[in-house]
Amino acid sequence: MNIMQKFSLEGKVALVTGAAYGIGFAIAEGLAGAGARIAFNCRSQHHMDKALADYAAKGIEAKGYICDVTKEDQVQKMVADIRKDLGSVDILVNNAGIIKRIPMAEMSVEEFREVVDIDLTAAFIMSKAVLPDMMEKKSGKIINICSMMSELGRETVSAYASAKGGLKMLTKNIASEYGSYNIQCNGIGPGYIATPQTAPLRERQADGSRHPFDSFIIAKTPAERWGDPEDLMGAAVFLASPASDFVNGHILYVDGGILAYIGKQP
Ligand code: NAP
Ligand code: GCO
Repeated sequence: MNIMQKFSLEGKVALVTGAAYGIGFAIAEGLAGAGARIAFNCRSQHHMDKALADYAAKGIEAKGYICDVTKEDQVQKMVADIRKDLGSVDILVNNAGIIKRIPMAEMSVEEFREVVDIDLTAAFIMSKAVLPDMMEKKSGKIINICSMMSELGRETVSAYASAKGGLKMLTKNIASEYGSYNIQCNGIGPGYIATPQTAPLRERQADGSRHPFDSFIIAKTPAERWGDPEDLMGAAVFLASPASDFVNGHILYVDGGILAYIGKQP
């Protein structure tokens, strides 16, 4: 196999969760560019209609499913529908996620549970749904979208950091438990990426100056910029392709250098 073929996803079916927009959309676009047929889900018809138009505008024939990733019955039905529509899932990207920025002492247990349910438990539900087909085929790729918060803490994100830290360990456990079936499970740990999720952290101040958190991230990132969703495409194609067949249980941080950096010297 030549080196370009090692990165090819020709003939593969990829399911990217929460890929109507943001990081999921860019990852789906990257996987499609490498040859994969794309399935994605989101929760509302409104987002679905816009997403289908956005995929079509990029020349991508994506198949969309309305599905809440925290509901096991909906997930099982979506995976069965994809099997009928496109073939069984070869590549799963667990991307759907939310964040709640609330000081821990003020956070309700319901709010904490909702974040853990979507950001961690759903990756278990989704992976469980695709594993039987992957085990039968003796081939599969699962990519979990982790975070800086898989490694670091910060004020107001106790639930998110707990979930993303747990997702890192679920990644290592799937790799350990199913590696003998030629299934690779790896994570991508994005740094701070400009998407709707982080829009509140980048809002301009009334006087036109940068949001203090925006300035903090620029100072904390050796690349001195926020990432774009497109910055994640290459890592996703690598971890979805035969080029990574001996990479398992790894978290690939795509963070402009944040985790390598102690911070700007005074
Ligand atoms: P985003 O713009 O808010 O998009 C999140 C997506 O997840 C939306 O499409 C949303 O779909 C979907 N989603 C949420 N809950 C869902 C559920 N229960 N069932 C199905 N879909 C659901 O977020 P993003 O910034 O692109 O982030 C994508 C992933 O990367 C998340 O896991 C996030 O934690 C992670 N991440 C983001 C950053 C960053 O800086 N942006 C950094 C590190 C990691 P609906 O519209 O239908 O709700
Ligand atoms: C936050 C952000 C997170 C980060 C990301 C870092 O409030 O800390 O919104 O979502 O962007 O997860 O990797």
